[in-house]
Amino acid sequence: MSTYVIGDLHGSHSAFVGLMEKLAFNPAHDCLWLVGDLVNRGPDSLECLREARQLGGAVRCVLGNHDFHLLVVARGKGKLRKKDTLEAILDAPDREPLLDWLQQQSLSVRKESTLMAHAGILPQWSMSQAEALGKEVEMALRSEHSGAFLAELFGDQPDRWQDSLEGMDRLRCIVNVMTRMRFISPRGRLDFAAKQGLESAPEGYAPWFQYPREDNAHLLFGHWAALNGQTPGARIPVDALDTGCAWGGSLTALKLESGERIAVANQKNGTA
Ligand SMILES: [Mn+2]
Repeated sequence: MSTYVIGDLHGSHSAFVGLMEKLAFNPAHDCLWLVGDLVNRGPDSLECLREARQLGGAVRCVLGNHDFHLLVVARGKGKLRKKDTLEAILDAPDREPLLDWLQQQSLSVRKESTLMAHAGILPQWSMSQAEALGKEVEMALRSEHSGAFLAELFGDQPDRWQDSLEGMDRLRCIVNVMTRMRFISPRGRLDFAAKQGLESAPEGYAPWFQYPREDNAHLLFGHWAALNGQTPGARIPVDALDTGCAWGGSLTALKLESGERIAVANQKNGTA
């Protein structure tokens, strides 16, 4: 039995299938963790969702910002943006069961001292605190008021976590940390503008994984394609898994038990 963690799919279905074949993935024995952003930008988001859902109990998946965007468009008040490639899902005959499946996924997945979240977690959050905060969002997603929650979800404020946050501000901040974070200030303020590599750090900000932690957590994340799987200057055990599949890069899997990385090149490009 092996656990494989696969980076951001972004609608790259052929690469997903190719990588699963290369892994000789067996859903009866193996576990698949998906780091989120299954959809958007690439050409085959609908097929990626169907494939992931079909794996049933063999897959554990965390939500990324693009997965949330899909839910907000379909079930909140969000509008499609120019570069989105989500129409096929919205028009699909099986859209409701697919969206239901997506909406039931998590903000974090943990096994012992390894924790996966799409963008990462704050240095000052313990693993159990991150899991508990993620669960607050999961409860809102699964509640009968999920439509109202999704309608209010998007926004950049508050941009700094405080334990005293309440209501939508609290949930929005948790989602922004766990699905959108890249550079943060020493006091934990999030920057939402810089999306390139480490050279694009705003003054006074550093990548979240360059801050020390009090535990020995091994953190797995995707989201930051410009890192191309590297985490220079990391002060903690961490694995970056987004290797830019939808932008002509590759799709990467990490075998959790051995630390081995297995990748396939992508053949089809998405929209940048
Ligand atoms: Mn992302």
